[in-house]
Amino acid sequence: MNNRKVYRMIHWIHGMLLFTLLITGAILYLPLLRTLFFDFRWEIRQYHSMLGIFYFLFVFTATPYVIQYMRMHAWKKTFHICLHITLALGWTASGVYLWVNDSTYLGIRQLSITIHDGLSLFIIPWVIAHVGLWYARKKGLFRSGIQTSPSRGHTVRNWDRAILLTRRDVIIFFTGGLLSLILGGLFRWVQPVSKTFLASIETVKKRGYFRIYSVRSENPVFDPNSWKLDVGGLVEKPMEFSFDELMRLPKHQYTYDFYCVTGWSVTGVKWEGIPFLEIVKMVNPKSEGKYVTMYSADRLYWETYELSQLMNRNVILAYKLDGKDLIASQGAPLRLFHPGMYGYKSIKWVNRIEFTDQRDLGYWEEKEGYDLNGYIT
Ligand SMILES: Nc1nc2c(c(=O)[nH]1)N[C@H]1C(S)=C(S)[C@@H](COP(=O)(O)O)O[C@H]1N2
Ligand SMILES: [Mo]
Repeated sequence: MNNRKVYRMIHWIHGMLLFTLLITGAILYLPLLRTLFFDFRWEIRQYHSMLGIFYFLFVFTATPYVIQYMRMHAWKKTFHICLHITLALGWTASGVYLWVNDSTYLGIRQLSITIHDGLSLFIIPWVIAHVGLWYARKKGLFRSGIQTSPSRGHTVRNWDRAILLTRRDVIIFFTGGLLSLILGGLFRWVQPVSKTFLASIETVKKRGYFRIYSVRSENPVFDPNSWKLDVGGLVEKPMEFSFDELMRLPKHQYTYDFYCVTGWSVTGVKWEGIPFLEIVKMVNPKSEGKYVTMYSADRLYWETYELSQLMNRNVILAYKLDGKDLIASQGAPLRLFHPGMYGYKSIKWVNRIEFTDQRDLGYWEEKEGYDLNGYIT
């Protein structure tokens, strides 16, 4: 096989791998797609990770050819190749950490997911432009325009040159890659760089953001006039609260981080709500009522707890987040927040609470074998 063929093959395999990774990545990232495919999300995640590793090995193996190719092609190509190598390294480094999914260093995990998302968002406009130009050229829209020409000073004999990786190559790769990231971002992804936009990037970088996970695509509608919280089961005094009645109960506010078991987190969230123990005091559970099941108005999700796990002032039925009323997608009007447990225990749209004498599995515990207590380790 001559080198020209090898280059073309590398280009195609790279493109296909990248494309598949972007598609599977989008399924894991976009709320709508995630809901659509939620039964397969761990499989997709696993497939995405394996493919990612393969992608890295591929880029790594192809590097000598890429360097050889770069040596005889114009800067325009060098620019794109450096960009891709840098992206591949960034994706792999952050992706491996997410794949391991270790929660020992949540800060590193948070940084990894930010990098992983950021680099991916970066490449989307590039891919669109790349494929668009290829298609337009194929259709002959640029007949008079761009033509690839061999760069100055190199002759065809160079095709057969030995494959060598010099220090100069490595330097070109990294400085080139970084420059490409900056320039590429500026040229290929013209963003309205307003102060508010930059500020929002800053806070997202620092804090993370809520990714809105829901097993159902429509949010339950909250009507303050008809909405009720129903508390019953093994209690002395079953009760029903309207939203106004709830708002008259003692409230509690504090700041704490939120962690989803799939990897993302939001730091320093201001929570406000009613300590669960206030409700417990009012309904007075019977001695057999040692467990609690909470149900969601989405009529799909539920979660279970030991009553003793909920008897801390910081376990709240939250109605405000960062000083604002919960929005529909985040569980309006009421969601649980337990500071010691992963996000899946933070059931949204809570509208029914039942005290029981035995404990069932919750939604994800049943579907995916998540840990019953979901303690953040
Ligand atoms: N009713 C309901 N509550 C839910 C979920 C859900 O799908 N339905 N997802 C859980 C998971 S896995 C997480 S990480 C958090 C996400 O909260 P957010 O959607 O506000 O970001 O909600 C939890 N509560
Ligand atoms: Mo989650």
